Amino acid sequence: LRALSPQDLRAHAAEALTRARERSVALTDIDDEELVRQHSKLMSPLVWDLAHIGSQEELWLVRDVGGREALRPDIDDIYDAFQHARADRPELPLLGPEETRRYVREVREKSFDILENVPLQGRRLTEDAFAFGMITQHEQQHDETMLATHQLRKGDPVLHAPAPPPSRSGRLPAEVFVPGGAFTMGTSAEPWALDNERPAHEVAVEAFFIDTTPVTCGAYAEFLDSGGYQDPKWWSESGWAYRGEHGIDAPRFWKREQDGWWRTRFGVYEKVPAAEPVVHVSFHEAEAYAAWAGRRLPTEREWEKAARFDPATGRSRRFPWGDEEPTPDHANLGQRHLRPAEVGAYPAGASPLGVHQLIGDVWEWTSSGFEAYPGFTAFPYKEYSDVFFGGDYRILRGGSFGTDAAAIRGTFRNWDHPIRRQIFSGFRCARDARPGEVA
Ligand code: AVJ
Ligand code: FE
Repeated sequence: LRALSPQDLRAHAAEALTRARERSVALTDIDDEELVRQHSKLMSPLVWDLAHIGSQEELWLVRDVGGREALRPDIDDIYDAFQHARADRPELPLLGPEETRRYVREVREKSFDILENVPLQGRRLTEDAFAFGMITQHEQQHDETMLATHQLRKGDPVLHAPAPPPSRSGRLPAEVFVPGGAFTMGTSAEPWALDNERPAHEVAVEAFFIDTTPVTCGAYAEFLDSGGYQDPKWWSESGWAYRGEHGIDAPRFWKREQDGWWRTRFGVYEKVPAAEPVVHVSFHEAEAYAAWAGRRLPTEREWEKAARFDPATGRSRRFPWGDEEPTPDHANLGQRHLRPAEVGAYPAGASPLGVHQLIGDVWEWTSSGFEAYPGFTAFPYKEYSDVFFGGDYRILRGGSFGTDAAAIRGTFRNWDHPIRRQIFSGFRCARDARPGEVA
């Protein structure tokens, strides 16, 4: 992006903003009653997400980059995520569905006018180009959140998409060896990287093994069927307490029937597909499975080394497959499909070490908390990352089938509470390499 001319930067930003908006419109193309309803206490009404998308765009593109007058200063507070918890948002004097749609359209017209007129060169190039990227990613992040709300809604399916490609990698080894040594983590070069991904820095990693693919539903069902949810020995103390308090006895949306495990997926009741990565598990469940399997979750560093390290050059790549932007051959992204793909479905997306499906399909829990990299500076606002450092959050990596390509890369860091599982969360396991052990 740095090398792009102002005209090409404009075209790139316009295309990404338009794709995000088409998705937001599709996710909110439902009855008014469904738009204003709270489908789960964990989520906002969809109409809040949509107006919040517009409100953030007004703040950062219209007012900040454009220096234009505020359209709706009166609603800043209602759509400030830090002022109101999700559970309380239905009680706010929210804009109605029609008013919300009109508001986001008006903001977008102004943003496009600003995009046409900012110089996108010289002193403010980095900041202004970043602002358009940040707002695009923000909209896509809320689109993924709205997709999770759709998964929680009751009733007949309203979203439809073709099935993802089947497994096409042949027989894969269970695990891959990742050599020890330093590698470059994070980035100082990605123009759209958020503050918490910066700066690039060297970190040391001991040799380890990581699963070739995410843990499948079939493997996870073995843990369930062997009584894993009844035995505290696999669970951390807080995980076991959480399991008991919330009556957790299987991944979210799973149900046991006579003939095995079934699940509800965007309004469809279906047999759990054994070859797909398991999704809708909490960090606690992921950690318990790993203990039962005699393994552990990877640290965030290990995950990123497996995803980016190129042993031939010692360089860190942007993505496992190289530096090119994701295509539909590389990864299951962008809500093209309404489910994770079978393991082995993306051979072209594998890393040079042979690790598959690191990007797309399911977010992967790591054992690491959310902390600042050395040299971190909050940008452009503390509430994006800074206020979350040091909490009980766990890092998730790689994006899911519901993450757009604009909002994922090898350095992207997501985080959530260890009890959360309405998100599209799965995991893969790792283990220490024994001294002298090489694959
Ligand atoms: C980075 C996904 C944890 O959705 O809470 C959206 C992204 N920040 N609006 C979230 C975000 C502000 C954030 N996550
Ligand atoms: Fe937000």
